Amino acid sequence: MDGTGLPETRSTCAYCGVGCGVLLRPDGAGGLAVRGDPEHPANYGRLCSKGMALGETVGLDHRLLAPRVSGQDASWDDALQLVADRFATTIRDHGPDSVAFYVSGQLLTEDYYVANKLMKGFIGSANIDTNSRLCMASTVAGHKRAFGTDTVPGTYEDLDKADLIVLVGSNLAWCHPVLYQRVVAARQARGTKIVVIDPRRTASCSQADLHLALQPGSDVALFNHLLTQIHAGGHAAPEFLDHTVGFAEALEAAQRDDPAVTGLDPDDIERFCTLWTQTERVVTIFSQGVNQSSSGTDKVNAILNCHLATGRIGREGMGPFSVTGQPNAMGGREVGGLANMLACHLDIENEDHRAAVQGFWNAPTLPQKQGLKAVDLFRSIEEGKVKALWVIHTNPAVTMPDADRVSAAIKDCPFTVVSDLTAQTDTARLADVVLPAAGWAEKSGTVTNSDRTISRQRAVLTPPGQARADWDILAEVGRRMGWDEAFSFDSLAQIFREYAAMSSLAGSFGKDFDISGLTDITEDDYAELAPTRWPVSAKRTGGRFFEDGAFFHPDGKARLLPVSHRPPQKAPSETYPFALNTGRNRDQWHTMTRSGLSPRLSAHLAEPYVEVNPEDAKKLGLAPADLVEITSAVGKGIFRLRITDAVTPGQVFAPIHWTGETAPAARVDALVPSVTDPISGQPESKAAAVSVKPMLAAWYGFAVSVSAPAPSSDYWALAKTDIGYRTELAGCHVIDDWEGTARAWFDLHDATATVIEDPKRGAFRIVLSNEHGVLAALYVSSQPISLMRDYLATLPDVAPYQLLSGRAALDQVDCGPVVCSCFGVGLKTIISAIQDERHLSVAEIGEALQAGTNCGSCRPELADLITEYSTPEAKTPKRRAQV
Ligand SMILES: Nc1nc2c(c(=O)[nH]1)N[C@H]1C(S)=C(S)[C@@H](COP(=O)(O)OP(=O)(O)OC[C@H]3O[C@@H](n4cnc5c(=O)[nH]c(N)nc54)[C@H](O)[C@@H]3O)O[C@H]1N2
Ligand SMILES: Nc1nc2c(c(=O)[nH]1)N[C@H]1C(S)=C(S)[C@@H](COP(=O)(O)OP(=O)(O)OC[C@H]3O[C@@H](n4cnc5c(=O)[nH]c(N)nc54)[C@H](O)[C@@H]3O)O[C@H]1N2
Ligand code: SF4
Ligand SMILES: [Mo]
Repeated sequence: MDGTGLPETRSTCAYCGVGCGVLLRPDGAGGLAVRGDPEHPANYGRLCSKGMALGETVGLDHRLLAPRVSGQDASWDDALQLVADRFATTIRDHGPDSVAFYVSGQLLTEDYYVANKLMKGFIGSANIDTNSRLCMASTVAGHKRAFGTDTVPGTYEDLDKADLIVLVGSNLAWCHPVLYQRVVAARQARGTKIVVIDPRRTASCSQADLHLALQPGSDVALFNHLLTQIHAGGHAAPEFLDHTVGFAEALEAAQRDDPAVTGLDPDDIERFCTLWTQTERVVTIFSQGVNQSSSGTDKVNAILNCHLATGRIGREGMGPFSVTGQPNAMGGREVGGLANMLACHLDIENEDHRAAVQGFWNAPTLPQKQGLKAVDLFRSIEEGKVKALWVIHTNPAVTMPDADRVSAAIKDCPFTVVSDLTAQTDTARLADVVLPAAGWAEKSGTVTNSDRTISRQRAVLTPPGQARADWDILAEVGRRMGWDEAFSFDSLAQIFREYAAMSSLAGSFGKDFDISGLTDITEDDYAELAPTRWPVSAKRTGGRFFEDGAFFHPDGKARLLPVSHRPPQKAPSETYPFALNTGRNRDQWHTMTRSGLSPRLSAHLAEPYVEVNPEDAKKLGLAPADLVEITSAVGKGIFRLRITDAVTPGQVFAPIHWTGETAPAARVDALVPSVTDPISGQPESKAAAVSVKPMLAAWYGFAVSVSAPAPSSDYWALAKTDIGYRTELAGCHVIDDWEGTARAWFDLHDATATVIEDPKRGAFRIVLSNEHGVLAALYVSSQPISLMRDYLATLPDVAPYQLLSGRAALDQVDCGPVVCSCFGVGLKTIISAIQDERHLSVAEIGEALQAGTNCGSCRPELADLITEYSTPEAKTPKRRAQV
């Protein structure tokens, strides 16, 4: 309970792998108040902008309320019987490997456990892979090669206690904001140094002592050089090396690499090596800049080599630290969600492990070999080998590389089932059966975060319509396929107990993932389960791994791996001269099916964009706010141009969030070829070779509307606002009848139109209204349009003719795009506070405007703005692509 007297429920944030604890208070009318849980060890009460806005994403907008079969509502009975029958007949006719599940690191452990048990134990195929293949697979493979197990050695406390934190391919400030705040707090408390290794300047650089903007894909060469310097300077730890094998070979390979391939200034490389070697307490945090690479596994091992050589692992304030992306990416790895593992860190290839798991499940069969990894899985669907697919809690038509080809494969698959919150996703639109899943605030279970802490997610809202929890749907299909006993789960605690009991098998094989201490957990204790770091067994609870030099290879020793630099597989060429880097925005989550429902979050960066260096823009004849066409060997896209030196010449960057629903021309993965790391099978999502040229638009448009429009133009991008939607538009063909077109796009055939036209300048403006007020406004011009977009997005309550001006009325202010989502403080307001009021620190801006004083996610951007606008010559806003 808090001060208001309404009960609050402890749960975990729906989004990233930091795994922040939240306190949820339903308002009784479907709404939800959310605040940080002061007692959760991941966040101690803090939340980032996405966590703060969770309450805005639980509405019924777009929710699927009943199962759908071939586009028609169906009963659960019919839909599930169809799923069970089609899977059963496909297996009967073509064998178990003719079916597959493609699941998600956002599933809860209990969902995942049931899915894995059904596919591996009862269907008898290992064709269950997860979007973690696109996310954590290289880390899993690197950990297993080095440690003999997939284990993150350290804990979040190590970030508080480190003296040097190196971020490799991690934009922690935007992607793990609460951890980033811990890093910044450590810097303030103990002077912790920060080094960022990223080809691009990101928000995470704002506090960095050193930013190494290395050439994409050259991390192995950099860490190999560090290993040579560790050796040359006598920083290796001989006693710890006794617990390892392979130092000499790793060093020899490292000495063969040339750090020049990083493209970095040799002095900067030496500064980095000196900092690293001279600082005992060093944590190396790594993420997708490392994993999503055709040399991802080698990158991981190049980093681990340095920590193993110095014995800086498993002790307070030091160690390699892979941060997980999704809320249960770690849980999925533990429970066997990947096609190449069993469960509880047990191995498919190991006959004893297989026998033990088969015995435990009393399973009729168990696969003898690994299943298909994501890219191969969709290839097999394309080739007609996999004939029935169930996609759960992920949107592969958008997020898989070569996305158009993947979409076509899904479409042509003889039978596809999708479980999602909404039928309005690019993947669900291709499915034969769409099943309504209960969402984050409506379902219970457990998740494991980046530092092995298992936390409870607790339902506080009733699922709408007929929506059901994922584990429940899976278990019923299991029963309908004839395995009543194995899938007769009555409660989540029962699933969790079975899973905990299974982990004792792993413990008995000497594996580290052992939570057998929770095998007898009662319903009440499960309901009350506090955040708990694994392992939890008779032998030990929580803590760090490997300080004692005990590893999980048969000889108990770690491996240093000889690794060598390999450039990205699709190197820029004459036809495709740029390297396309991809990643995340601060306030959006993946394909935006949830975060995109929040007007606050959508105000941060409202349009898909591509960042291009000023030199390249000049060479290509591009001007700010142009639309550009990006082409790769596999696809094409259209993006708004942001000219910025955050990217270096030869590289461009685009975010991953837009889809067929929100900006069909700006789906980044349509451009990314399906090149993978040979060991982990993880796609190289960050280094596609592309060409860049201006889009030859005949017209540009901007619209605000109460309901979502259905434009049919070459380019459009939609974002949610408080009153409805804002849409950017452009087209290559001249449109003659603008009024008719506008009426059709907004589906407002009877509305009153107020129009201004200037055919000579290709300008047309229309406001469509009825007796209650304005319903839509569309602004068109032959040039990119300069308007007060953020002001107009509120569809201000003024007369239509005034709205046509596209400018704020005299007594109203246009604050610019939102920087601080919590208090809605816009860019222009902040620049004015810096330039006119001379507030020159983040704290002063906070005092003056409140910006940055709540969740703190925008503080890195505030710091950047101060740097950019504090000098007298910096007069005009040059950030943001918006005109
Ligand atoms: N706001 C937000 N937060 C999220 C998510 C989200 O969608 N939105 N998703 C979550 C998920 S699932 C994940 S996996 C994480 C991802 O978290 P991050 O990995 O931090 O995020 P990304 O933006 O994908 O990529 C990180 C950085 O890698 C850099 N990079 C590209 N190529 C290279 C290279 O060759 N070497 C190096 N060293 N760096 C390179 C990019 O420039 C980018 O800045 O975020 C999680 N948190
Ligand atoms: N180019 C490029 N591509 C990338 C990446 C990149 O950096 N660059 N990153 C990759 C990474 S790291 C990741 S993790 C993936 C993420 O990619 P996806 O997992 O494909 O993206 P999401 O939008 O998270 O998809 C989750 C889906 O589950 C639905 N959903 C939400 N809650 C529930 C629920 O409780 N049950 C069910 N059944 N469904 C639910 C949502 O509506 C949504 O459709 O993208 C990958 N793709
Ligand atoms: S850092 Fe933000 S998105 Fe990640 S778990 Fe915490 S509140 Fe959620
Ligand atoms: Mo991820």
